[in-house]
Amino acid sequence: MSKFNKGYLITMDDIVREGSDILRTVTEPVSIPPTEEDKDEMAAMLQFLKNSQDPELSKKYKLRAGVGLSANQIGLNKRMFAAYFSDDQGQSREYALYNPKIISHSEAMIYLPESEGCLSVDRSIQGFVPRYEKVQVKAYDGEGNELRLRFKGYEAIVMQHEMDHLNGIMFYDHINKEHPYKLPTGVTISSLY
Ligand code: K3U
Ligand code: NI
Repeated sequence: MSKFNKGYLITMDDIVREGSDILRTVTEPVSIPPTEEDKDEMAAMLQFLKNSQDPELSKKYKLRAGVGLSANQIGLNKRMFAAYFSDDQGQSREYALYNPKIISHSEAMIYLPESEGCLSVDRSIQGFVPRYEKVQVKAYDGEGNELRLRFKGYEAIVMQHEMDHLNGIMFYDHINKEHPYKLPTGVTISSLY
């Protein structure tokens, strides 16, 4: 039993920071349909993201803004993550994905010109993080229904960042060590903005 039961309010104290083994762990699939415990933990993760993007609540609870949170970032060895962001049209989108997997992706790649950030990393890291421009994700929802979702641009970056967490990969692992702003050759790659 974890502490993240119904109504638990996740704060920055619950976020595991780099250096912890759980962030380098390939997480374990959850049962499908997910258990009530899995769903309560997911609900707390999604609520954290919403609170972190609310100016009043983020100030009150001293939260860093996040658009995605994977279970191992709160210390759980489970293959699931939550995401909450605005899409191209400014519409709020929320995802609670269990056992997500990228099943196909574009050849073309993109990167965020300002690099990426991570709630588990308390330092600024410079460099380009190449990501696929488009990804197709297979996952399950809280009722155990299979989902097939397509993402492009910023949304695709968020999905890949979170999927990486579930595979024990940090965003800076993708940055060229000698030349942080060097991009892969032989592929089409463009800045997102
Ligand atoms: O990208 C972030 C953001 C926050 C509020 C509004 C707009 C953008 C914050 S960094 C973030 O959300 C990480 C969260 C992490 F580390 F816990 F997974 C995920 C991320 C998504 C996309 C690009 C970079 C980082
Ligand atoms: Ni992260």
